[in-house]
Amino acid sequence: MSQTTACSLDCYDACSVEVVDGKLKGSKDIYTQGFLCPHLNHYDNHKRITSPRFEGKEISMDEAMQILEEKCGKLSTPSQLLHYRGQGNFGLMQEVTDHFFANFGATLSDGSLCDGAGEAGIIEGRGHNKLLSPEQIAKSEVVIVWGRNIHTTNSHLLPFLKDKTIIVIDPVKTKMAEEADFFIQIKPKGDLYLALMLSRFAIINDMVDEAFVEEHASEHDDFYELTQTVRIKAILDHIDVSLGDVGKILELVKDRRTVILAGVGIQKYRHGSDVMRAIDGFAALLGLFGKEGCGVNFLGSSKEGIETPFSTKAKTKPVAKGNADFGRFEMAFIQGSNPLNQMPDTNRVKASLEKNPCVVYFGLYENETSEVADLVIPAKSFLEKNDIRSSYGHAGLLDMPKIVDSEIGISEYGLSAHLCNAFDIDLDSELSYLEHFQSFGESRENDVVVAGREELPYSEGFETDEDEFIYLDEYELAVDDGEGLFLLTVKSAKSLNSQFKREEKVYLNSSHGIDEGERVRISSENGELVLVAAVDERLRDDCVLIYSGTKGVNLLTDSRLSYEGKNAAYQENKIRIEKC
Ligand SMILES: Nc1nc2c(c(=O)[nH]1)N[C@H]1C(S)=C(S)[C@@H](COP(=O)(O)OP(=O)(O)OC[C@H]3O[C@@H](n4cnc5c(=O)[nH]c(N)nc54)[C@H](O)[C@@H]3O)O[C@H]1N2
Ligand SMILES: Nc1nc2c(c(=O)[nH]1)N[C@H]1C(S)=C(S)[C@@H](COP(=O)(O)OP(=O)(O)OC[C@H]3O[C@@H](n4cnc5c(=O)[nH]c(N)nc54)[C@H](O)[C@@H]3O)O[C@H]1N2
Ligand code: SF4
Ligand SMILES: [Mo]
Repeated sequence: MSQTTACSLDCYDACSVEVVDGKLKGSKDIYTQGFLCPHLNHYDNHKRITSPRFEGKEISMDEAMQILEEKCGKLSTPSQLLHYRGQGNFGLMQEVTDHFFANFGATLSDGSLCDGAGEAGIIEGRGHNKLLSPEQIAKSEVVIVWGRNIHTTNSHLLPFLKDKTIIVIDPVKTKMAEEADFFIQIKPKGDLYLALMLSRFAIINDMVDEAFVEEHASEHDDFYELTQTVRIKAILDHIDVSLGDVGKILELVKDRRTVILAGVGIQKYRHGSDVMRAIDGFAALLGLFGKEGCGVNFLGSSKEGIETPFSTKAKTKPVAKGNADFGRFEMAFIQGSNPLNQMPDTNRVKASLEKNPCVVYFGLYENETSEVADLVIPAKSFLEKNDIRSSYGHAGLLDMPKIVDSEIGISEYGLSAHLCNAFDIDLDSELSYLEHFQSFGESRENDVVVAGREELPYSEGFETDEDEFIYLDEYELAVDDGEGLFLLTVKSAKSLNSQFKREEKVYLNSSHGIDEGERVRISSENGELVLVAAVDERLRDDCVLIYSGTKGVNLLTDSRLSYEGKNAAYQENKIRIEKC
């Protein structure tokens, strides 16, 4: 017998999954195309947390719920409880816990560890973050892959990119870069300048779509002035791009249907929103919005067109996910997240968790955070509970019905129902919430998508205050002459953030005189760690790469958030390396 669900993981692809005799297979719909990635192909190999525990001792789920209830009841005031929720499971029902915590009076978390800076830039320029679908991407002739590693993080998009002219802009020679028609191995953090330079020469070379800008993006003269503040030769030398490279990109995109696929790599910086806006500005000049086979695709807003049924407005100001101070609270409830590895500034996070007298971890796997938690509550996996999901990579709305009965864990709804009951907070039935979410779906021939999304985003223009595209009008970015190497922390094919098989090495090219297998001490102003070296000629001389999810990687990063979007800024810290 075959049943259909969807992968719950935080991933562009949001695959539709057939469960056949207990085995997981990719559905043959247009997005999933019959294959899954290693995470789901080996899903059962990963050891789960099977029992709750309190202060190191195994307990029953009933006892765990009782302790949780008691701890909530004993707080000096409910706002002394911090609810820190990550994206370990992308199901829409995961937010049901926010409903309990907000109504209870707890403090919620906001901001992002992920795409918040880029999204803030998109919203400033375009008004809303609307997703350009894979179907539209397939209609393009030229694709610029800008700070995104498609083969690793978004492999179901590859079939949509067949036979296109591919341009890659990345400090790492990714697999896509190897196969690309043109590759710029840019210096990290150089993208804002490159986008301004492309815009300037697009204007000089008469490539502006006059009809489009007149109607939808009229302030381009001011944007041109901004691009003129950049000293051409000095800046191009600085970011390791030649005037010929700029000319080549413009030549490749001229009069062709062009899509820009921007990834989180461009915006892991404090000025990340400006980078996104400058790239959008370049696209606006070329008139790429609202046209067949054209546009800029970043991580779309997965909730576009879906209203939440939960009441999640808390009375207290939320705390940013990127620099939350757990030590300020009497209790922390951590759900679907591993902040002790994934938040920046691990030493600070560790100290702040140590100060918190009651850390609760609600998740599937043991990790750095579960190790220090006072109360550990196992969750049910996506196969063991009812949910539904949307995606930041395509328009699908995918049901995730319960498929497996299991004694292990509790669902987010189950846990919230217990707490709502204990504290007299209204909660509707699980089915009514699921039906609420389903009501935003629209059936197509072989799948269900979120209803009402524009097939061609921004074809009706931009919903900003001025009803047009707002160009970047100033930026703050000093030329980075600081000493040390750039630290790139990118996604690994083996893990999904810190879930599954985690990487353990530091990758660097041979120019550093460090051999394969040697132990290397890596330090920043923030902290240090020791890892074994892997020599990797895909990297520039000035970069070192440690995959996201590697133990200790965020000892090197700091807690300063992006200027816009309350995002963690993982690539601001220069590092040093030495053999040890
Ligand atoms: N296998 C796998 N898939 C995943 C994930 C995972 O952990 N594993 N995580 C999921 C999540 S949460 C997310 S947010 C997405 C993210 O998916 P992507 O957007 O692809 O994210 P990254 O791998 O972090 O970075 C992408 C690229 O940016 C480049 N880069 C780094 N710094 C710069 C820079 O300054 N300029 C430019 N131009 N490029 C730069 C890196 O070298 C890398 O090739 O992937 C999702 N998919
Ligand atoms: N240095 C550096 N750090 C980074 C990044 C980077 O590029 N560089 N990337 C950042 C990005 S893009 C992101 S999105 C964040 C991700 O960071 P987190 O959101 O912390 O993600 P994970 O590390 O995967 O932790 C997810 C946890 O969710 C739990 N989980 C899985 N399914 C369920 C479920 O159904 N219910 C419950 N209750 N729990 C579940 C698992 O036990 C797992 O430990 O990390 C960020 N950290
Ligand atoms: S992690 Fe991504 S690619 Fe892998 S099965 Fe899930 S949605 Fe598909
Ligand atoms: Mo992410």
